[in-house]
Amino acid sequence: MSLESVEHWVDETSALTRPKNVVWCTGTPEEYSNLVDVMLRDGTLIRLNEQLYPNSYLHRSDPNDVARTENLTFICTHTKEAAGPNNNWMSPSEAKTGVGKLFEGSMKGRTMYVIPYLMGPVGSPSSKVGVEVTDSPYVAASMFLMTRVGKPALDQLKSSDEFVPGLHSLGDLSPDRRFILHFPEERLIWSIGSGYGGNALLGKKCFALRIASWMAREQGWMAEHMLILGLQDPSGSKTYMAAAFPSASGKTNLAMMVSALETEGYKVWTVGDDIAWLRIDEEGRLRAINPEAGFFGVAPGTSVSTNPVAMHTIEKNTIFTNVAMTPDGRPWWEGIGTPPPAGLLDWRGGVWNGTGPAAHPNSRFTVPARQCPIIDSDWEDPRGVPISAILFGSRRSTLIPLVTEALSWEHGVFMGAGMGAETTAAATGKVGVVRRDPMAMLPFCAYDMADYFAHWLAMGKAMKHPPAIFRVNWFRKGENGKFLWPGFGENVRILKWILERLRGKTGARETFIGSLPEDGSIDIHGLSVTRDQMKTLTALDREGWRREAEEMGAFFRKFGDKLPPAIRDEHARLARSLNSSTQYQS
Ligand code: GTP
Ligand code: SPV
Ligand code: MN
Repeated sequence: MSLESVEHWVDETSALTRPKNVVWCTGTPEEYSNLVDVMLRDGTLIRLNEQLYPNSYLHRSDPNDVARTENLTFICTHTKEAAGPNNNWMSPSEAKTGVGKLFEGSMKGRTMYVIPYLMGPVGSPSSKVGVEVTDSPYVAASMFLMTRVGKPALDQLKSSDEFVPGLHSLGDLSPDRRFILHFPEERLIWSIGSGYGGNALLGKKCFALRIASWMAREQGWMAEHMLILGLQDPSGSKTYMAAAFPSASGKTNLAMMVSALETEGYKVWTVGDDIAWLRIDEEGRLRAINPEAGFFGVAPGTSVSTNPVAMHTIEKNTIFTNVAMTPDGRPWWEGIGTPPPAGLLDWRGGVWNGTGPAAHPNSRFTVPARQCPIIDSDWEDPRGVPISAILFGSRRSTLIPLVTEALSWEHGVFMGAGMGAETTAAATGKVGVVRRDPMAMLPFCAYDMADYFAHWLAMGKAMKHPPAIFRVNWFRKGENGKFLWPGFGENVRILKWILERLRGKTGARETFIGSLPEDGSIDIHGLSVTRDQMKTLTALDREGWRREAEEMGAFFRKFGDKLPPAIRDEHARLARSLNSSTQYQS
């Protein structure tokens, strides 16, 4: 019955896009190796050194197509108001006719792959089915690595005919004819003109965040841009935390960290590195699943010293995209920890001349999560893992302390809602400018963010045991332009402080921005960070906060009367503490 509706949609789609043939994927290893063979033959993939990186490949994308394009991403709801001031909007009819024309015959001469996939663990009440059709074998193969393709999805379709269709075509790869469209009211995705990452792997940002954020509000759960990790303490007990950081701001690294306090018994386990779907359980606690089954991680900066777990994870069965390649067929990128060898090929495939990055700053690895040596034993638990703390973090070279604890759920929601972040290479546009990126969801929330804040507030009220909320910042810089905090595996020291706060075991001083660590309460033994540096990292700069509060106000005012009173009140409270005014008109 339900498969019929999938077949019906696929027939319609192939009538529109006119592929040369249609291939249904059931998720077998043979299908994956066939996809790889097709791409090795036509040069879409290059085989890496088979001894050092078995079954691993390099893909070079079109140089015009290297990151998510937020300016070409649209929410197509019946009213513009539903999409809110935070989204680009197009009316559904304009989208269907205008962009529909680009899909006419767009797959001519190509194979259309039909990929039924499950987002979430098998048997979980939270898991959802998507079906992506694509004319890109690279996208199809990536979906095999990132999601549960075939049988798990088809099995779930037997009992429910709910699925999210996603139509993807490379089109002509011109940014002038590139559109990433979401129709949340009918749960449909259309993407044309890009073969890269979140633009094209439709299970990820398009479904698991944009469409899912809409479903989650309607159905009373949350779809968030969050890693999920388990922190094991010396007694062996595990505490799960979820953390929302913007793109290329440290989620994969935190989720896979090798703890600097491992000899003391603190160890981190990975549940997910990018997306969390969260629900309230019968006991009133928040539980999270990782809807994905793979990692699409940033390559530059990944090394044996910063992220040895990732380096082990990507030793086999990995697709690398837009990295550089050594003459002996190894992937290479800036920050990998070895010098660039002579004859290095840059991400475009030419011999690197030593100027500019050899690997694209948004080059990535795609790899199955089960290869991660520290994957948590419960990562596929259908019930999800219980979340005790939520962290908000972003790149801020100034002002924002290393860690701050929210005073309440409402205050924590305000902290997340007002979060500023320096932009990164994960999306096209200028890098390093501060913009407001509430809960790291600015590019991914498919509806008015004022309603999204209200949803967060309502979720907090509905929970008997809401997680505690913290703001973290690993990216403060000193006057020499260098990071003040060592980061990576040393971030466990902050997780340990958070755990102690959850257990009421360490002190904090309450300030108008939240609770800051008491001097000496963060374990820095064995670190070269001085007490003075720690003071800077946990200091309060009133003048800086005055500007920050003004920038938050300018952002919040865009939402007019829809902004929830609790957010307005928290902002007013912050402004009062700084002796400045908040200026809301209504
Ligand atoms: P997306 O996959 O785009 O969502 O990114 P992400 O949030 O998972 O970021 P990721 O962990 O891949 O890190 C992005 C970049 O930040 C990499 O170059 C890392 O090396 C760097 N990075 C991550 N954690 C830290 C840290 O604690 N300190 C510093 N200085 N850099 C970090
Ligand atoms: C991000 O940009 O947050 C990513 C990469 O995780 S992408 O899949 O391209 O969205
Ligand atoms: Mn991400």
